[in-house]
Amino acid sequence: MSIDEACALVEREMPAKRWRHTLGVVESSVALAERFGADAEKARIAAILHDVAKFWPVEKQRQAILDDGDAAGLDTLLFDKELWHSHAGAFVARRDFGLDDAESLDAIRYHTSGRPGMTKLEKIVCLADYIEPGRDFPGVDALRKLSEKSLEEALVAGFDGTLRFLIEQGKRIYPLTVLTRNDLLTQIR
Ligand code: DGI
Ligand code: FE
Ligand code: FE
Ligand code: FE
Repeated sequence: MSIDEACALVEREMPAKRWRHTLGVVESSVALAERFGADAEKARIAAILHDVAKFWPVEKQRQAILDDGDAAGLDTLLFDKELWHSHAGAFVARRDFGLDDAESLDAIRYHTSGRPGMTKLEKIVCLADYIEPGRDFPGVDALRKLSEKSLEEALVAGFDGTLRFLIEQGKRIYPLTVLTRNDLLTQIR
């Protein structure tokens, strides 16, 4: 499947605003890949597909995770549904889009939670999701600034924001995100 064909199919899966976000993540992912020396085309395809399942009914997301059978995906079913779309997305990227590159698939799979030992490509897509040009949460400009210097420092700041938000909202925290943050801090210091 060509990039243009993939874009047309992904666009149909989501409202216009989420497609604009996706294009922003593509732009930021490619820029980060060039800045930090990763494969820009792997970053592009992972970014195009990263939120493909975000607007699916949650039961369809759950079914995709069950069909996939990936242990990390199955684990998220015990936690909040906001975590599911990345694993469902990795499954459909392979099944429906024919993406068979393991690095790109893992960049989709771990874009929400991260994981300890994230690859450079995983860090890039996860960070691009925070800093794409359409995002405007408090602190995003500081994150963009940090992103010029260090993937790890910027990602810690990004996850810190997510964790603070989850605590403020009284929500459960997915343990893998905490492990990811600890691992990134170890890489920095
Ligand atoms: O899909 P996006 O909105 O572009 O971004 P994302 O895939 O990073 O998803 C962010 C959402 O997931 C956001 O609403 C916060 C939520 N989230 C991330 N980590 C956790 C979480 N929700 C819960 N309950 N627990 C987590 O650990
Ligand atoms: Fe997402
Ligand atoms: Fe994110
Ligand atoms: Fe996203």
